[in-house]
Amino acid sequence: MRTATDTIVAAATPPGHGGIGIVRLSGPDVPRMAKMLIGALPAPRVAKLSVFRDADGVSLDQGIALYFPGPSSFTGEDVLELHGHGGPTVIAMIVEAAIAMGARRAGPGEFSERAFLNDKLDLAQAEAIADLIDSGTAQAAQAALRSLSGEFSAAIDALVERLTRLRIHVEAAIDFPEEEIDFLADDALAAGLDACAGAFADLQARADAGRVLRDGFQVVLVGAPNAGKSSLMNRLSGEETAIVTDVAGTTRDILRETIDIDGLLVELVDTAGLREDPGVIEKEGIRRAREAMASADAVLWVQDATAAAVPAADLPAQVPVLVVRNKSDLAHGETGAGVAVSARTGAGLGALRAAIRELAGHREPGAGAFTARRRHVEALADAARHFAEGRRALVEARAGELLAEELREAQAALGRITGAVSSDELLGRIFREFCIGK
Ligand SMILES: Nc1nc2c(ncn2[C@@H]2O[C@H](COP(=O)(O)OP(=O)(O)OP(=O)(O)O)[C@@H](O)[C@H]2O)c(=O)[nH]1
Ligand SMILES: [Mg+2]
Repeated sequence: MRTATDTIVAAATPPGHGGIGIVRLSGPDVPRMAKMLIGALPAPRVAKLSVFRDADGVSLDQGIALYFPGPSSFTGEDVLELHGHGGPTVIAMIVEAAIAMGARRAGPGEFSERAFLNDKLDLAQAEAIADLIDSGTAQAAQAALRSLSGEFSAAIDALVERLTRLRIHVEAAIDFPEEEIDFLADDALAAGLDACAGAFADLQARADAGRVLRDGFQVVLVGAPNAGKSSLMNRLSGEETAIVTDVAGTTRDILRETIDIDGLLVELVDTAGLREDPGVIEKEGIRRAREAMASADAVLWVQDATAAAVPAADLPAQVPVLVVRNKSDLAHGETGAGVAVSARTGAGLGALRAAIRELAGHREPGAGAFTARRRHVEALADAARHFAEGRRALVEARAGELLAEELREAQAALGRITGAVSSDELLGRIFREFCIGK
């Protein structure tokens, strides 16, 4: 079990050769280990040229030592950084020396985890560190930095604050029924509910844009066997990723290919054709296709324009669907809903790309986006659903208790994003703001 009573050590720079290699230690034993490693504890936050030694006093390297006493450090604990020469062997020797002095090799993300446990970062910020490091585009990096600097968390906190005020308002009214409050005639409540609804919409849009920056806009191609899904994916990506044959049921597994549509990262997902009575392997493929659809940002329902139109049955209700009529090179003059394309000749592909861009909602890539993960987007959606539910209960049934309950659920969902749910805290606030004993 990880406890913050031990001292951890790890290389902070990537493996390989470089000008500088940094070894970082964090924990209560840092002052003692610093004395052993470099002879004395350096003054806080002052770079000190030092010789790094092992427990037997053998010198390993020389470089700069930096000491950050807790709580004013990244982890909130005492932290020592040794900036030595960037070779894998010398870095490993310094790490081993610290371990010999009683430090433990840090697990993945453990410095950030300690920062979270010591309230230096909330969960969304800790996740943003990983996203910033992993960001594949400048826009994704900017979104991650926005979240890391606390903008996303602050927006969540501001929304939680609004919900808290609403709850205090509603619960006070419920607790003093003799004052007989008509919730529907309560302008302050109505205004508060409107403001929250607006804040939810704004946050969801920005988090969703951030998630697309990070993961790409996921488009799943589905349809009957032989409609040309695999051909279309190959044509859009310019790769021959998927096998194409005239045998129905060629694709059995999920295939992915990422493309760039005017700066929008799009992940195309090819799936097994949907049909009744498939074979065993195909059946599993169809199950996977349905699973991919359920978590998609959009579905392309691919039809063979020369065949009778197959109704787009069984598609998940919440995912937008675009009908694509493929094989337009064979279909003479036939028209119908959706976009007509030919995976064979490339006709209509410009219109299809534009339509996918349209589905992604004209997102200005990156503008105001927060880096966000699926879990954030889902928690936000969960919170928004509870909020909408509570609002409906109030309007339709004048049920203030139900509103209060749904607001509580919404807060809990938002608290999962930053990792800061506490109902005691809320009770304390209610108590302070209202003189119950009057
Ligand atoms: N003429 C014409 N033929 C096409 C077009 N697109 C695909 N085909 C042909 O249609 C057949 C099926 O294509 P696939 O891409 O394998 O179809 P699929 O939807 O992936 O099929 P499954 O994987 O079996 O579900 C192949 O013989 C393709 O060459 C098109 O636009 N025009
Ligand atoms: Mg296929």
